[in-house]
Amino acid sequence: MKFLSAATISLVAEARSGPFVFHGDLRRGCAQAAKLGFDAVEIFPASADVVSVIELRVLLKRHHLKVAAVGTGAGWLKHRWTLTSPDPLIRNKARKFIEQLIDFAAAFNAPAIIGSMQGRVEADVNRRQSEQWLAEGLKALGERAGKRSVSLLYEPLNRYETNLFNRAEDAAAFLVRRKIRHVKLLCDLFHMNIEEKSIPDTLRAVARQLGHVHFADTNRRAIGFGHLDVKSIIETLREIGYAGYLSAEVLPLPTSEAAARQTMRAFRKFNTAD
Ligand code: LER
Ligand code: MN
Repeated sequence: MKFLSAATISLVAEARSGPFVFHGDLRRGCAQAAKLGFDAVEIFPASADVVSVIELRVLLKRHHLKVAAVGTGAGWLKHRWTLTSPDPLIRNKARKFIEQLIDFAAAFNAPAIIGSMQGRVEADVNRRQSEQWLAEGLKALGERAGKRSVSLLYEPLNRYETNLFNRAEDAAAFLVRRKIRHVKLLCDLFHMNIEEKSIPDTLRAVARQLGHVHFADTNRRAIGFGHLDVKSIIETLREIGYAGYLSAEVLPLPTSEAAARQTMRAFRKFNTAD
């Protein structure tokens, strides 16, 4: 079983210091990702209309790249919209923003990601209510993705970013309990390192729902630049039959190119067929 490699490209000015390999230039990001041997790019756009579907198709074809996934977090970073805001107008804006990105991603047969757009249990809102809003949002957005024959990815985040679901097993149980369809889990190794007792045990427990992996080391640098036990994680992913992307959502340190090269070095080391 082989995994697929992806590099992140952010097109959001507000995310300049965020964990993305390439920043600010889609053409250059695609060219560099292709040159270094990545299978795909994961795009983090400011909105669905900043990238032309036709132009991106041409770019991907030229570089033999696929779209691994499309992030929606700009709705939070730029506008402070979330699916769990107590304000119904804001929840609605969040949903519309994500809908457009689901449609954009589906044009490339790729899933959209709900990370920061999930929001949090805000002050003066009870947890049951927040979970209800999250379930309603994920359910409707999942149905939209399903109609377009793609899934939607839900990403548990560490405690400093949300108080909704920090651990993958809790998120997985929530999706089942609420009968949310077409939504898979995105397991980000950086968040998991903070929250999980054991990353391999957790990956085994959520295997059926695993749809995407953010491939980052403990310090959110490229895999190999921190102290993650990568070998045991890769062995587990192989054991559970994961055949999706390992997508580098990492800080561009010491440079974008060095982070991308290190990711590919680690990827090749572990991505053997046997
Ligand atoms: C998004 O993929 C993520 O991991 C969050 O930490 C957003 O910053
Ligand atoms: Mn992530």
